[in-house]
Amino acid sequence: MATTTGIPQPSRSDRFTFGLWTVGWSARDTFGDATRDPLDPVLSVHRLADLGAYGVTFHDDDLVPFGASAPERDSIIARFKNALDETGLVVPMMTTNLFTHPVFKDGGFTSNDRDVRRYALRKVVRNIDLAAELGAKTYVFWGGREGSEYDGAKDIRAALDRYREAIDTLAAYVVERGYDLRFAIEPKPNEPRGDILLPTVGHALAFIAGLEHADMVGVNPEVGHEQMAGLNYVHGVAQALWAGKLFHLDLNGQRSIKFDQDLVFGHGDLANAFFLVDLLEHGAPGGGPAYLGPRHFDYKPSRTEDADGVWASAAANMRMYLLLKERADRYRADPEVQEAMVQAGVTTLGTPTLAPGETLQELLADRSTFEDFEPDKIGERGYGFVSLHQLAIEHLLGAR
Ligand SMILES: [Mn+2]
Repeated sequence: MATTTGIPQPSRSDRFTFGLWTVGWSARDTFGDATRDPLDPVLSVHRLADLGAYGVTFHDDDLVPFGASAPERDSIIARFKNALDETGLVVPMMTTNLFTHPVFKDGGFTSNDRDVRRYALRKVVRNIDLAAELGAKTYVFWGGREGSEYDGAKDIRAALDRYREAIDTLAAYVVERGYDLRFAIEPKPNEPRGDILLPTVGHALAFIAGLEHADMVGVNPEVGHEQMAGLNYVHGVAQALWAGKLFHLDLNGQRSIKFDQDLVFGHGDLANAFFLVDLLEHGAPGGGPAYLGPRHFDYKPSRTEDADGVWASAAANMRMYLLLKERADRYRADPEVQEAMVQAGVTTLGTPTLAPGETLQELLADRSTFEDFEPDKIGERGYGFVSLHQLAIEHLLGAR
């Protein structure tokens, strides 16, 4: 749906979701004080609903301040549920803050202090119960403090044992309670710890394969977190899809290897954002969306922005996604692009290298594959990848 200005407007069916900690960030950073007042989560729910969002997500402490009494917690949750009812917003994902309080300075699940690890499990279980109550389908684990600065200070193999123990224990709890909830591990290479455990999508996928309830654990890749490690986010998401493990995702913007910028989606590597949207919207085998879950924004309104700027930046995330989707739709529908994809061989990579039923013995007997194969001649082929990419960029720039 487009307005007269040509800027697409978000609606509930786009399934855009925001963390309460995104718009609610008061912009305190390592070098400076907060530049904005804290936001009431109920206000955020109403403002996001007005902007066309579908849902909100949160850490336990984003809604209920750390250390609140049980009656305080009950009344905050009741007021929040009322806001959800009034707006129709849903809570598709929840997560735990195991990083802000000093008790977690050496981690939650992998702290060297066993008492901290036991406390962390309790904190997560309490919030998983709330997640089930609110109808969340995904529970995210971002282990920002699970890591180290000093190689001699952390036994990494023991830490991974404890990480696995925690996820196995919590997954068994979800199964026992019959909750309709899946886990998603969110990788990040560093910040706040010098080095964080499960730093990339690949590390997380390998870890998940060894879990007791591996079937209910996937990944929650974030744009900036992969790009901070110099990795290609589209590749990471594609491998997660290939593994059947893209349970959720965090969209934002990042400009190369530096601190976690959490810019608006598409305000970092724009071409990579374009191909990400193309993958999500058109990447299913045979075409169509490859991912049906919420389009979740985990960004931060920059420290320079005032209250109005917070909501303008929230809207910008959704606009960027919809603009890129519109561009990707046109790219896919363009006959010149389709022809260029054929020229580039993009479409034939899906054909198995061996024919149906063909054995390796038969390949060995096929002289055309070796004895009569002409590598010099075949090696002369030009793939036309640059022309194909130029078409993509021309679509991205609205020139086509
Ligand atoms: Mn981030």
